[in-house]
Amino acid sequence: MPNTALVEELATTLIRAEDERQNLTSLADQHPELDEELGYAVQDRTLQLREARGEQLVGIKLGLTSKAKQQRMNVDTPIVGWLTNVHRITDAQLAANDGRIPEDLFIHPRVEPEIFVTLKHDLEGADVTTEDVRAAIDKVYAGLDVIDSRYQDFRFTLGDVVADNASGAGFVLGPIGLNVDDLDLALEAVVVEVDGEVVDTATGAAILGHPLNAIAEGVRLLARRGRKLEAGQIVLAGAMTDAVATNVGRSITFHFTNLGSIRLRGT
Ligand code: OOG
Repeated sequence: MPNTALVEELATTLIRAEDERQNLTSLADQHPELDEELGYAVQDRTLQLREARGEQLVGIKLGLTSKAKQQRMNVDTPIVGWLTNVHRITDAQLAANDGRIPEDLFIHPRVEPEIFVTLKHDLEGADVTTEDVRAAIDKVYAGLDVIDSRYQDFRFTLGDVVADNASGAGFVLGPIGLNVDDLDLALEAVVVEVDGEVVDTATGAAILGHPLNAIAEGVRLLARRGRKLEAGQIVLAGAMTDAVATNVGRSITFHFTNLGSIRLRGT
């Protein structure tokens, strides 16, 4: 059983860091027992604290599902984090902010191109298959995941980043929802442009070979904690490329093959 007092202390520390937009140093440095399992206990407690203040669970995000991200962050296992309604950045919010993500909500945000899916059926169990995932999908979208580690310079251990809700901070849903059977998701490509220059490209195969594999992995990670995905929820399948810092002044566009484009304006 995880140490309840420590879980409470770490959950409160992380929520406060997020609310006050202040950096922390690695919590695992001070608490070596902060491993993946304890990290998930902290993450679950932060979700309870969020729900207690009125936020509603809307889905999950996967993290570290691509080699690019695993190598960059020095963590070699996929992880999951919770998403609530406050993580959703709507088109209206973007428009009201001149097409930029509201930077004052974050510490040092970075954005990542992803495949998102919405679910029409529940998904659960350690033995879930990619075909089960396919059958549960309502629509597939392009997506932009805003990550904002609560740790200085995004420096963290696996336990740290799990406790910190997989650096989850926000997400923008792309413009077009398609049926999963009308796309080859392994071949769906993204071109990442910063100020009009191509800085990265990838296809869905970058995500554990196929985005549906990543989602199945997310369901398995939830099953270990006795949790499941529910119809109506959204799943962010994990970054296809390395993240892009959203420093003021940079126009960032993610162009997908069939799923449309998502653009953040610079100044
Ligand atoms: C961890 C979260 C990474 C992804 O999609 O790989 C992530 C981080 O890099 O801060 O969201």
